[in-house]
Amino acid sequence: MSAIERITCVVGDITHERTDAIANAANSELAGGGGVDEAIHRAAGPGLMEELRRRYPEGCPTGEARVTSGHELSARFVVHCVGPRWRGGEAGEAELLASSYRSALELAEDLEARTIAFPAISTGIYGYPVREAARVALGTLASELEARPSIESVRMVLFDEEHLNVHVEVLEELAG
Ligand code: AR6
Repeated sequence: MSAIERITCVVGDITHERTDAIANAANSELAGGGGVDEAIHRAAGPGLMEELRRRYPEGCPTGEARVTSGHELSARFVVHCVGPRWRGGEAGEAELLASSYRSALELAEDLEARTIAFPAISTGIYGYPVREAARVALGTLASELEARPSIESVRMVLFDEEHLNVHVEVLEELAG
């Protein structure tokens, strides 16, 4: 199957995903917050924060990712990705966003995760325009999957229909 065919976009709540790993849209303190981060912490239980504090007291730089177990989630692992805040587009946002997806897939491969689900990192509280973010996210995932055959499928889990439609359009553009 081609890399693009291994990407599926769906509407849903990522905390319900049964993939081997789910990605979180975290902050560089790995301190929890609002949005999907809050939903993941609530569903995973307090062990998630305890593990983050113990293993990563220094947090995680923007554009990188760190792994914990999934605790009470169905997913075995949570890959905490730190995307950039949108600052108008000229502050290296695209490279940092691409780098957070790339880091997550590198970690997923190391963990021997065959399936992973992502939220649309940076498109909520961090204000990244959704179409621009979708181009970076899906373009990066497609090229990374090409190089990582052990990852069988990636699910982009969007929170609403509007975000889903944008991602489906961008995926069609990429498929040519
Ligand atoms: N499942 C899937 N997607 C979701 C869910 C969910 N349960 N909840 C929200 N989204 P955001 P960011 C979507 O704000 O922009 C936190 O405080 C949401 O609609 O969660 O990267 C962190 O601690 C949006 O499209 O993350 C950081 O401080 C997408 O997830 C900061 O927010 C990402 O929105 C990170 O901001």
